[in-house]
Amino acid sequence: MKVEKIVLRKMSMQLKAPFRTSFGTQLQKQFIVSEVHTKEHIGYGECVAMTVPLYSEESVGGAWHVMEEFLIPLLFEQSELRHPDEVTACLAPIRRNNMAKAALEGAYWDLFAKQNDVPLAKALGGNKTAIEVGVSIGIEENIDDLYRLVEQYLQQGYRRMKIKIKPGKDVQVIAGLRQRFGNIPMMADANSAYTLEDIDLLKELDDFGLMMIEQPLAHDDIIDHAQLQKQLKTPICLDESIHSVEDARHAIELGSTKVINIKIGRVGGLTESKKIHDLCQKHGIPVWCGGMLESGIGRAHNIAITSLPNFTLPGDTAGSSRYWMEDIIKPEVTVSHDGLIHIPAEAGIGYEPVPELLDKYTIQKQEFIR
Ligand code: OSB
Ligand code: MG
Repeated sequence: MKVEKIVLRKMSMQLKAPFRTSFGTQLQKQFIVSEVHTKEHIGYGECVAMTVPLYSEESVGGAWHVMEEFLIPLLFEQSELRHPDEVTACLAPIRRNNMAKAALEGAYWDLFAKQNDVPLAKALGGNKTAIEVGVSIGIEENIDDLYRLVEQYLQQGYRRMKIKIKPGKDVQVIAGLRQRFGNIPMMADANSAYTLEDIDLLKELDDFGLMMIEQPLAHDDIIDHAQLQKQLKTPICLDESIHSVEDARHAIELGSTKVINIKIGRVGGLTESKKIHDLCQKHGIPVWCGGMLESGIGRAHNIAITSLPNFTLPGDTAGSSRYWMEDIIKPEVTVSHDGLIHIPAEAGIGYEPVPELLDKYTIQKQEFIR
């Protein structure tokens, strides 16, 4: 891949509605778009680090700095990178900074697929033509607003509801939803809002037949989660705690998790995501693709990785209209009435970023010429 230029754009887009988790509320979304240019093609990536490092230690400003000062110079030092796996290897000396790495690695994957004239899903080894989609619903102040949202998403066809919980907004909320909507496919995501001291409360959640409970304990823990899993029937799904295939192996060996939420950014790219997918498949651990409120560019990568066979549970890859008044890609991501997204047949990510819309939401742009 003869890359002549890399472009970084800092983007700012407003979500349709505030999204509240146990760690904070988001309305104005900032993120970085990365472009890798050859003479013929542009590969696109998205950095999912948030403005403020509340989900992980990475942030928009920090990721930009790491890409500019360290990652892009490392890539430009190589004479030629022939496969995206070589991008991963080239960036490996830099510790962590996974979201910054994934933004560049994802752009190289898109470029690689475009050069080979195949869909990204196929380049990754995916074999599905469509994927099942769920939706992640933030914490609502008012229970009736939550009921309205669940009803609306069920009507739109989403195949599972993920409900954000935190202390004071947990057992009663889930009980209310069960009473109102019956046995719908439902799970809860705590974003690390509890400790082992809350074991009795977490056991109460066991009565509601949830598909899983996501990251109930500390963001960097795999020890206490193993303790907790021994005392819960409900499968635990780790999100924040898994940054690599090694983390996944440790968590599986300890019995800390029965499901893994794979986020491409959190684990440092598509190559590492594939490794985690393969390891989990070997151990009978189902995976699904998490989301970070991405624009269409990041969403397209999420859709492509979900085409791999062990992504057997609906992911958080909802349609563009769940987040945005207008997305920056054409066509926008749409979900069918039976909760499926069809994998695009076009080369690369399969959705075309619209130049005018990219420019419209860009608040900072920098070009790095090789
Ligand atoms: O914990 O999965 C999470 C959004 C931002 C940060 C963390 C999380 C989330 C979501 C939303 O749950 C998933 C999405 O719809 O993109
Ligand atoms: Mg989560």
